[in-house]
Amino acid sequence: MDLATPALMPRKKKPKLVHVTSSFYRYEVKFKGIVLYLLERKMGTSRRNFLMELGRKRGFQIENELRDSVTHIVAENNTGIEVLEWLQSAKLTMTNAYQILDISWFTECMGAGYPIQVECRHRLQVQEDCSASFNPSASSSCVHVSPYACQRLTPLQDINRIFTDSLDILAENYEFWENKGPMVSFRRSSSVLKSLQSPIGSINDLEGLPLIGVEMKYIIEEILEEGKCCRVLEVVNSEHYKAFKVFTSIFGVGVKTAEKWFRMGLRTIEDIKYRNDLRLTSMQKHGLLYYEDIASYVSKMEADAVEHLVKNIICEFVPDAIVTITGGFRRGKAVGHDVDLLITCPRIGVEKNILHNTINVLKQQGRLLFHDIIESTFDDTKRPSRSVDALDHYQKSFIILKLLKKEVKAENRGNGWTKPEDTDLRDWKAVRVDLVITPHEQYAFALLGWTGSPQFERDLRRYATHEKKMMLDNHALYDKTKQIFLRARTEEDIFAHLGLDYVAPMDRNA
Ligand code: DCT
Ligand code: MG
Repeated sequence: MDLATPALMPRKKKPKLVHVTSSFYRYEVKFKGIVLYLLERKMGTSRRNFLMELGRKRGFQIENELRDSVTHIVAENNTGIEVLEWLQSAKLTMTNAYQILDISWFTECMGAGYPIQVECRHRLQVQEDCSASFNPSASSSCVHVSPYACQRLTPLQDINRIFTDSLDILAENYEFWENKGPMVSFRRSSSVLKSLQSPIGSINDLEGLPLIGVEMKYIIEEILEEGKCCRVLEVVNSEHYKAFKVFTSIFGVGVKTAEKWFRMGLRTIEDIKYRNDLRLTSMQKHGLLYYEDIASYVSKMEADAVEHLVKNIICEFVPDAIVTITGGFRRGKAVGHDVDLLITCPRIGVEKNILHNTINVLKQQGRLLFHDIIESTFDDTKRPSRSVDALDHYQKSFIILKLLKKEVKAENRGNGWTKPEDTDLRDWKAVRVDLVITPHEQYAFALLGWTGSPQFERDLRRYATHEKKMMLDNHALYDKTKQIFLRARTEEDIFAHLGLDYVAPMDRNA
């Protein structure tokens, strides 16, 4: 299959080129009698160029200028009336008959590989023989899927993993290049596919699904046809992606640091370990020191052992403290990269001393390989954050904990130990743990926020902002219309305030 941009272009099948003039080449026109024109208005120049290239490679004749020969005008996000008005204002009157169609017709043609029959739902409103206005959800075969992850159920089992893994890799690659727009688009489209209850067997199965753009469809189609996607293979084999993958897996290293190291010519974990002119933070030094342990992931049994250990320590001085495992483990995952523990106490203010006391005990027990305490910066006069990716203001500690092998077995009587046996004869493993302290009245918000998945959280906040005129973060929910904070004792209360059906943690793996 062929792709649209040089980065997308696989090497094996080259589209046939036809020499037209001495100054440029065009693709062979396969479908005679059909001449397309894509309206730039609201579509944008770069998207229009991308789509024109895509269509031409597929054998469609697509004109740059609107001419009499055009038979199909394709518009995006325009009504038929708007298109007509634009044609009139631009003094582009055509003598021949033409149809004004929505972009959905074009994308379906790209999926099918030939010009599909124009149906009523493809036509924009001005067509006399078809009075119904364009409605993207009118497609008969599609089940309604919400564009918000918080209105979908996403269990852990992902039957479309062959596609979502590829989309996630491309999203991650965009993140490494700090290209936020496409990163978000790819994450969202992958998240939509993760919620599907049946496997995608043909490109037509994507019909009516939100947030799956032409680019994603193309990738999915290639995987359907070839079992793999050239562009994804190119990414995973690229020096840039491989180096960033390694660097950002070091505790304390983000994209900015990875970028700096990459520009210095560093590529592997050894390059970092044996360079002594890098000014590493204490967190990064410890991340490197325990790299193999931390990279070997945490099992559910190890996470349970950590929870048990922390609970025992805290309950010694605050018997009514509540310690809850959150993050991926609360969503049912069997492994994670860390253990996220949320801690509170129903008695007002008692939670304030828990973190320092716990850290002291862990220190005395010789279990703290590293810790960093962040004090609370919460200000109750402020409204929730506008940013969907904003960090919260809770008091917390990022820890590397020494977990003894015998504690995992004693706790679970099973074999949950995931440390690679061959590295050395240690009877312990370094595990990443986040302790987060929350006042009891904010506990439900913290629990919802720290349970994730990150994509689910982003969509909850977007939903609150765009659909409800509310602001949600890990501390509070604010109703902008009524100008009040909405209280919540449980996660169910928050969903109810937002007018959403409750989604259980197991179904938040968006
Ligand atoms: N979170 C948050 N604020 C942060 C960090 C995380 O609100 N500063 C949320 C987003 C998801 C959740 O907390 C847990 O974060 P991670 O541990 O990064 O995600 P995870 O789903 O638990 O992933 P993993 O299983 O790999 O640990
Ligand atoms: Mg986690």
